[in-house]
Amino acid sequence: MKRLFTLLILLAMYCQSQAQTAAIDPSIKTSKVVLDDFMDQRFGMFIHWGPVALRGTEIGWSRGTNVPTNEYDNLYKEFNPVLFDADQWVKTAKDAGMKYLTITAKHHDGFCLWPTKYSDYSIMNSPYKKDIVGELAKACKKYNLKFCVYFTVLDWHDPNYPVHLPDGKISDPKADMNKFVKTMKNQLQEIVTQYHPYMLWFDGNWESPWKNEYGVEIYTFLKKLDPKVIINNRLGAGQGADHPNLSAQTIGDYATPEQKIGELNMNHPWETCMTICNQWAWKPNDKLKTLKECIQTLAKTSGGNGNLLFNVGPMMDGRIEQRQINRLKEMGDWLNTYGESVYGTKGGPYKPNETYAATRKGNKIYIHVFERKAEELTLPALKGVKVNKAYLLKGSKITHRKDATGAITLQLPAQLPNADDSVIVLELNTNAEKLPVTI
Ligand code: H79
Repeated sequence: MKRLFTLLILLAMYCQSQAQTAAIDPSIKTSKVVLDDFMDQRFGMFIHWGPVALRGTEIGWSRGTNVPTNEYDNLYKEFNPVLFDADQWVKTAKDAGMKYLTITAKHHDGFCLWPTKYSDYSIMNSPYKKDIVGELAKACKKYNLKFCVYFTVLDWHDPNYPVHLPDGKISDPKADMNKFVKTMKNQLQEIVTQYHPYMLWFDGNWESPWKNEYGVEIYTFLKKLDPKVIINNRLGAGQGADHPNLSAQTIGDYATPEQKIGELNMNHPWETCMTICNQWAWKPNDKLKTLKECIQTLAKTSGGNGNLLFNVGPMMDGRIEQRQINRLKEMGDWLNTYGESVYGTKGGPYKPNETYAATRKGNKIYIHVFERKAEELTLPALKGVKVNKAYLLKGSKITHRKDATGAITLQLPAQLPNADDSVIVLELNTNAEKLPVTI
């Protein structure tokens, strides 16, 4: 019993020491003003790209699985995307209504899309030799999109990183994590000082070599280079990507649910990352999401008070597939009409469901109606709230009533103006942003 007690005390002391060594100085954490600005953007483009496009397999886990390691590691020698045009990519994002863009400067396969001094495994040693990251940064500036960079903390290609295959089973005794982290810092310094990213999107923090200490070191290092740079939550070792209880201890600024819509959260910023097809990197004839799925995904993320980082995987020749460009343009067309109900709004007060999602700004609630299930749509009561006016966004008046329980019933038009998401505005007698969340 006594021994168990001592053990528990020792464990508690150990945990505390861990928490102390692996904590970020709260004064350097990204400010609320900066994060609020980020969350106002609501919609961004994720781009997964590299020599793997020559095989059409996944960038995250096909090295050493679908494609033999030696073959994979030599693909860059024939990576020559002569039709790459940064302006075209950025215009595609802009026409989709996207406000920021995140490029995979380095994915788990270790290939660098910018001319780094700290590795030979980069675009400069491909036949193409152009700075893809730099060209995108420049084009984003030109078209007024926020430029962001994806950088994974694992690198199966680097001899200093102990794991070399996706299964993570073998640890290389010749590896040296201290050297690896040093290289990472050097490369991040190149990225931050040359391209001035608005946000950095880390990944790969689940593998055993990664430690919280490194995460704190990197976060602190980056904040010295640029106090405003936004950093996602994948810098803490094994720190879950979904809505963690973000706190002073969290190594990062916002949550990153992957391939699923995050849950409504009014307290902590979050961003869903999701692919427009199934694969992150380009895959021939990959299944493209329907416009309905695309628009409703955006509406549900906004409705949950989150952002959507929507991914395309460009082809080996440097172009984004035309059918993906078309789909994105259709989203942009929808946003041209309904953007007011997305950008700069908050999610809620209703939690998104399969029939509708809600966003709000000032005294307005925007109800995103996905489906006309009946002639009327009844919304749960909002305590102490009066609806002064209801109308279709950019459209005609909607008849509404409140019953004895306070439930709000809207009379839907015979046909909704938009097949995927029609927005009904409720003008309230009060500030909608202050209402508590209801079901
Ligand atoms: O960059 C994108 C992915 O490549 C990266 N994160 C996003 C943003 C990512 N890397 N790894 N993972 C996500 C999780 C990997 C899950 C896997 Fe699997 C389990 C890979 C192999 C086993 C799921 C199941 C995918 C293939 C089988």
